[in-house]
Amino acid sequence: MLVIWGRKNSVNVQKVLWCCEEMNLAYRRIDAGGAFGVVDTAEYRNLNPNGLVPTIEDDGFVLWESNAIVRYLAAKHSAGDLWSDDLRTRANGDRWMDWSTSTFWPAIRTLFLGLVRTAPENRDPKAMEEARVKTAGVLAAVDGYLSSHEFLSGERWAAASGAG
Ligand SMILES: N[C@@H](CCC(=O)N[C@@H](CS)C(=O)NCC(=O)O)C(=O)O
Repeated sequence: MLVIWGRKNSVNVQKVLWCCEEMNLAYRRIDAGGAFGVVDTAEYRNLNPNGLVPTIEDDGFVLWESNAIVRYLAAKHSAGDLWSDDLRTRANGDRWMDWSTSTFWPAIRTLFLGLVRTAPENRDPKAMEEARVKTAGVLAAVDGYLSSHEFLSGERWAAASGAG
């Protein structure tokens, strides 16, 4: 059975869990990262030298990087559906998944960590406001795309439709 290493409250683990749920794919999840630790053990570093979650093991095949995992699982279990047969639908999705990692996350990171992971008394309001403004700016690209497309993957629901 597919094994997913990673705590449920990680946004990157959630991408993988969401993908599995969409496909009704059975899996076993092992808590790792954050308060659970594990990611600094030699056993885990052997699977993922970055010491981050998620990581999957699929019949001896090990993979990390959440977007790569989503693409792998969708291609393996949902060809023609979540893993579209249409090259351009897949490319649209790939584009937004890459954008999410390269543009959206760097913009929203300070805001997310401040609001979700930091006690109110320890927050840095100035840095969070700067992040809010930056995030609103980069999200304009999403608004623009979705003004003429149903999903981030184009006109149909596909693997990257939930990117970001
Ligand atoms: N680009 C990586 C980022 C992975 C990442 O940063 N994961 C965070 C959780 S969202 C992590 O492992 N943080 C350390 C920890 O949880 O101990 C991916 O998409 O998988």
